[in-house]
Amino acid sequence: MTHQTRPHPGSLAEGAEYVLRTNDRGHMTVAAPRLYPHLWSWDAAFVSIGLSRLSVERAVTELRTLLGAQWSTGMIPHIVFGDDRSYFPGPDRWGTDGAAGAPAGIATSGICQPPVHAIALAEVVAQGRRLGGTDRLVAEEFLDETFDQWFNWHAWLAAARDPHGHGMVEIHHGWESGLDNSPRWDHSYAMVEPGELEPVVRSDLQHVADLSQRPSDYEYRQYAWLIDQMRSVGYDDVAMRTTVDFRVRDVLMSAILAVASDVLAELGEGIGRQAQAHRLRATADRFRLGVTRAVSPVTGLARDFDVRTGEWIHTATVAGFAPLLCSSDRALRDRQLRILTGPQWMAHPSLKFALPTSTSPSSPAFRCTTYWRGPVWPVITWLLAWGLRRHGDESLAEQLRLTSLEQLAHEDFAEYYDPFSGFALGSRNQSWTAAVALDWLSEG
Ligand code: 2M8
Repeated sequence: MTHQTRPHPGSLAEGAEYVLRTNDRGHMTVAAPRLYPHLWSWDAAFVSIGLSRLSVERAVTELRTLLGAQWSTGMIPHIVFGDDRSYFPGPDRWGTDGAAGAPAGIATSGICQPPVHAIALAEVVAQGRRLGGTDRLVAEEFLDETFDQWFNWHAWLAAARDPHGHGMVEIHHGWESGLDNSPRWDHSYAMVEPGELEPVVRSDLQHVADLSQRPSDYEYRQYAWLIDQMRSVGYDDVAMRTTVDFRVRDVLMSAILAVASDVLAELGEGIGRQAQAHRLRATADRFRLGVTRAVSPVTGLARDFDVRTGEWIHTATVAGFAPLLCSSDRALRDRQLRILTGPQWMAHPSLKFALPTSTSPSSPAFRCTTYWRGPVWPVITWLLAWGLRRHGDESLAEQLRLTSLEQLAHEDFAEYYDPFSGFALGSRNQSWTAAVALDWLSEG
């Protein structure tokens, strides 16, 4: 694969800005130039944080494009398709056209991704307020104008994905977690046996030369099978629960919903939306409790829950640190921080950089170069560091920022990194990697 490189290499900030500008298609920033030529939901949130460092107005446009594709149910879809036709699965395979709730005239997928958007919204608004003048105006108008849409997104997640009040978000596809083929899903995927399928024509392998860095063909058949199952019931929220072969309560997504609901409540309180803020606080408390209950007393890590088998999932992945995003319980945080900075994780002797890996290097499920099965993802490091800072664990947050900037020094802005060699993996010039780099640099 050939990579677009800057004509005149300069500082890391210039490199990050170059990536965001070249991935800009006017009203959307593609997640990566070739591998992901569309707008992804949680990528767009992180990207808007980076963009706000360049232009608050452009950051707002990114979030506006995403919201323009919101379903009438409140769901924000995981992909908003642009013009490119090379990505699989594209709009035809998703077949959301005409599904109840899907937006008219905008091609989207039929599933969602982690609700990090309120975190991004707060960052964009804060940047607007810092800069003042037109930036402040643009950000505040956007907040006021779109608050109800963000609120509806959270309300949909809480109702449609946790109808019985467990305080955990149920997902129906590994892609909804964002950590697509994490080994935390292996057991649940073992029960997904694809039947007869329309052809699965992978386009991702044209863009990543080393196949071991991507999910396997069998995994892709499972991904397509789940889409076909959801499409067969028109993406109906209730019918999906009895149709899909993959039903898991995702602890990381639940922690994100909890803390993002707090953040959205704070924003709402600032603009006189007290009643909605009150409901968001209740959502935050419910999901925080769900996350806390999911912590294993034995390992200290938070667990996902497989709905079909009724079993907790114990694989040691970065999702286990979900409480660090949403909980202020000091004893719980201290225990998790000890684990995170200990020899099974950041102090593992083989690590090139002391950063959280997507799976513990001590776990038998760990794979050094395979996608979400082991590599370090800078965007996840940013999210954890954000959670640490929010809850007063400033020194570790700062350590993650500085170490990540070292990791990114080669300016390839890779999608993920080999934890042992430090080599870049997956796509290069990945938008969210550039975005978090830009944000980290602006903090220095
Ligand atoms: C990856 O997921 C997409 C499917 O949604 C893919 O593999 O084609 C994941 O890393 C996901 O978290 C991310 O949002 C997306 C775009 O960067 O790529």
